Amino acid sequence: MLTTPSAPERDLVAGLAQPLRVLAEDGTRHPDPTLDPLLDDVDEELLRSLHLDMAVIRALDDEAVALQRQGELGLWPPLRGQEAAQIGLGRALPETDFLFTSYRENGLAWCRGVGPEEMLAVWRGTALSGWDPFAHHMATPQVIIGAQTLHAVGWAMAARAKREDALAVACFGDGAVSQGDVNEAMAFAASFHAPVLFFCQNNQYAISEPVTVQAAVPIAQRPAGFGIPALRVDGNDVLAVRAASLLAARRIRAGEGPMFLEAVTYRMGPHTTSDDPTRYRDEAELERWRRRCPLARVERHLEHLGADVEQLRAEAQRRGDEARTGLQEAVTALAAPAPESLFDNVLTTEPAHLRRQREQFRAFTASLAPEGAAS
Ligand SMILES: Cc1ncc(C[n+]2csc(CCOP(=O)(O)OP(=O)(O)O)c2C)c(N)n1
Repeated sequence: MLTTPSAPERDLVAGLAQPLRVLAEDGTRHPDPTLDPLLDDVDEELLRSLHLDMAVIRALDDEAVALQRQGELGLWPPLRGQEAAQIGLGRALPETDFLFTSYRENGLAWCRGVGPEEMLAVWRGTALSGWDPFAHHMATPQVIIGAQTLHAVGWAMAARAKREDALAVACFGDGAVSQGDVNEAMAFAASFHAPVLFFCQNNQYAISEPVTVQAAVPIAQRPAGFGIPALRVDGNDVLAVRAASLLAARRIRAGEGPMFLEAVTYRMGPHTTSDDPTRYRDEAELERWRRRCPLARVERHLEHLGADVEQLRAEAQRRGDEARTGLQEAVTALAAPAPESLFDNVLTTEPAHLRRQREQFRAFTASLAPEGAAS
């Protein structure tokens, strides 16, 4: 039987006054009654591996920006600053949970084993869609803001109908919360107790629009209106994001319906490589967030624990370089597809009108061939 959440709003949201955090900026560990029970397994080894994952996705992201600047990619949406949010979530969930993301979640794609050639193809314009969603349990990037939340809820309903244990995760930004799709998805998920995690990376800007313009109260307060419980966590604290994701997934898997996480973070770079953030935000703000760097925070914590941080940095450099080389090699290996392949995979069976268009396109390209050239 479906139950209707009846808890008062204040019981549905945690972290409103101050986002939940267990690792302070200086690397000291602080207790948190909500998250601590999910942190029992944290040891030096786990901290090192979380750090290395964050270092690798930062290197990968930096390289993709460089490739765009060299003209190798048409566009790239950088994730710098959001490493803890993406690795914290990515490392908390089994691979059978299905991710529905927008374009900035390349760190999650990396966690799901998406290869560099699959990650770059769309941004180089050599494919309409980068990878096989079922091979990676991750849908390809959605550019229509918030649309993936509806796909996630649909997938979650199907998973439940098939009595699968998996949940769907819908990842989106602060700007997306103003979209109708996201609100419809939350209303539907709450009404039918869909096993879905709504994961909002609040990186403070929707292109140039600061979050304060569209949200007078913390974003995590909105799902309460739908009866969806929410946690607001420090999105630059990888331990907090991981623990909150584990908590949410456990609750959803237990059949308690959807849950919402707001990871409060910051996009350090431009919205995409086409954007100039100096036109809408100032250096002082950027500097404040530089001090909250998710990687430095884990390093400082490991230092407090007496770990060999120099060795860790060297390892991070080595793995980062490997990721960079992978991207460089992948980009040059991506071949331009035959123009006609535009018509492939549009629909599962080709209807007459599409076949006609394909023939017309073929005739048109043949008409462009120089006189006397073989067709
Ligand atoms: C439905 C729709 N409206 C507008 C756009 C143009 N657009 C692209 S990115 C963006 C801002 C998105 O901001 P946010 O949801 O916070 O995600 P972020 O890019 O910061 O990760 C907008 C408005 C779009 N892609 N889709």
